[in-house]
Amino acid sequence: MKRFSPSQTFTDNQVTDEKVFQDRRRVLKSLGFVGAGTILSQSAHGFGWFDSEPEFEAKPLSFTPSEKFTTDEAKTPYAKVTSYNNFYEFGTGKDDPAERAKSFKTDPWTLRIDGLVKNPITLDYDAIMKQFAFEERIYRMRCVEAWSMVIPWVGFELNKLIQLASPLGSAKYVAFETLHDPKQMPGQRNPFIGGGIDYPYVEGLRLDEANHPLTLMATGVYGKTLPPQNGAPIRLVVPWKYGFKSIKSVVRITLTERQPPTTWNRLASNEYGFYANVNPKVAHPRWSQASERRITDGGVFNQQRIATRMFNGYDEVAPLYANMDLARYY
Ligand SMILES: Nc1nc2c(c(=O)[nH]1)N[C@H]1C(S)=C(S)[C@@H](COP(=O)(O)O)O[C@H]1N2
Ligand SMILES: [Mo]
Repeated sequence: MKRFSPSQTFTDNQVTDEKVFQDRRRVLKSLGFVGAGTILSQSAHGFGWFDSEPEFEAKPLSFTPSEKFTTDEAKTPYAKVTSYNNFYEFGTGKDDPAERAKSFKTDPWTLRIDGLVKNPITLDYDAIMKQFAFEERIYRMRCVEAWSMVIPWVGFELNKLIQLASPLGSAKYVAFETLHDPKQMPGQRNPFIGGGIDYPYVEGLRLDEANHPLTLMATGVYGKTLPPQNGAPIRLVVPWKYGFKSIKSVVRITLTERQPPTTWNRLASNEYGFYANVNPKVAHPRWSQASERRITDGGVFNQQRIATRMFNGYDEVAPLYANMDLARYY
């Protein structure tokens, strides 16, 4: 299948990322999975069944601001970072996660690191929050739908966690899994809400990608604990890859010999690859990736169109892909 044909790509004024988002949903809709969810879940809220659960409150974290991993670009305001989200476990609409994840329980939590390791590890909420020295890093985040944000994360390098587990020589990949809890995640109870995804959401990296210093486990944003809609209590952030690689609310990290399955690749393998490196030259089959809408402080659909950079501007990862055809391994 042909990945990139300049004649087929759109120019910026022919397609906005709002259209692209609708298009991505249409794939799911054609499978019968989008649409009725909103009505169903809203009626549940209407009854007030969940109103007694305590709601999320951001707690301050201690961290050191990183000098190396930062940017002068304007940050996306907290209100946008926490209200315009993709977290299909809570619905396919951008405002669904903030609305429906308010009472999501993140403490107690269990994160397990297992598979091809000498020391499997189980971390509880306190270990996650206290065992590592946190840093603040300001990263660009580029969604495959062609919008982007600039986000100050708090967290620690994934390689620190991997080191603790001591990988065996046979480990080549790292598989990640989001919590599976249909009681708390309406999208996992009802495929109309969850976009028809086969849960739990899973992701994966090559071991060298996982060990790269840019690869972060984030526990906070804007200096405070992550809100549920952003993947509390702990999520992956891989800033040179499309946002869907940055899996939220992680409960399991498994070192494997084989390339693990990944959620969006399973759903539409011709559209979403395992690598998913941000690449302005490799178009999605239905839209260009040459530019993006940067969400800063204007209205959500204001047009601040900027050029998309190779690896989202993180050139230091290029050696990881030295001899690879990135149009083939998209
Ligand atoms: N478990 C899980 N992780 C997920 C998603 C999801 O639906 N479920 N969406 C992904 C997508 S498409 C993007 S763009 C980012 C969005 O992260 P943010 O809402 O914190 O900006 O989360 C990613 N991680
Ligand atoms: Mo995304």
